[in-house]
Amino acid sequence: MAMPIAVPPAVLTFAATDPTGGAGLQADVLTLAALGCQPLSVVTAVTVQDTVGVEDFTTLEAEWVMDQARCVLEDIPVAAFKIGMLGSVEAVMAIAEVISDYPDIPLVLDPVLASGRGDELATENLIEAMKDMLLPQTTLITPNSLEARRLATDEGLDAEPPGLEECAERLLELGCEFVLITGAHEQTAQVANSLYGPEGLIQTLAWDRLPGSYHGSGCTLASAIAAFLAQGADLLEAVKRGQEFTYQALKNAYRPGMGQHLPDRFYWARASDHDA
Ligand code: PXL
Repeated sequence: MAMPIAVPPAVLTFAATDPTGGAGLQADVLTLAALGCQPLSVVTAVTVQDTVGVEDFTTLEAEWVMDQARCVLEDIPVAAFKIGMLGSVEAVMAIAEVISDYPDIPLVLDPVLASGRGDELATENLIEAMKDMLLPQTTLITPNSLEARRLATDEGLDAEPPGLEECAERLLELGCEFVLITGAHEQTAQVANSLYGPEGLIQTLAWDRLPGSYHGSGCTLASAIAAFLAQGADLLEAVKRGQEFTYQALKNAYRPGMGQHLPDRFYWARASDHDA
């Protein structure tokens, strides 16, 4: 009798669609598949965009978000959750309720606030809802430095934005277990990403700054870390391997249109082409 084929670990992503395939739900699915996971996906919103920027988006009703998740979760056991663009406060509430039934499953939260061009993808109310309802359930949050400052700054109290270490401390106080702040937006020669945990800074990894402007790097990073967690890596290992994978995908990025470069999550499958 033939041996049954092993089932890859399933990762459920909550995200908005991106027709370019560069960011959002498509980025998550490509990354999870490239790393040998079964990508389960719940659509939170639908965007109209190209590689230059986001033109518009519409959100799905919270009930639809909840039903998509519940239906697939009752069928397939998941090994990790990943959350990207949320769309609405109601979607945040629905997702917070669903994932609260799975407290032992690691959750990677990519707090999507704006597109690379700066198009707003989250309102202040949505940010507050994310902080109140999702951060306490989060294993790892992966803001870039701009998002970290926006999430952690108290407009009433801070005359200027806090330093990144202070931002990390404040995010940890909101209840997530670990914070990875990425440094591509800082004016530094190298890109330095810093991981913080309950005892403060755990490690900083620095990468050579790549020349392009990339669409979907944050989605790729958060999904890759979720994939490695789903495969049983511990947090530090998953973060290291997720960063290495993302760096390689960005190094092999291509420019299919008139805007940003898209990461190649299947660079390894095309390695012989690149070498030729
Ligand atoms: O990269 C963040 C992001 C996530 N999700 C969607 C997006 C973007 C950036 O444009 O459009 C749908």
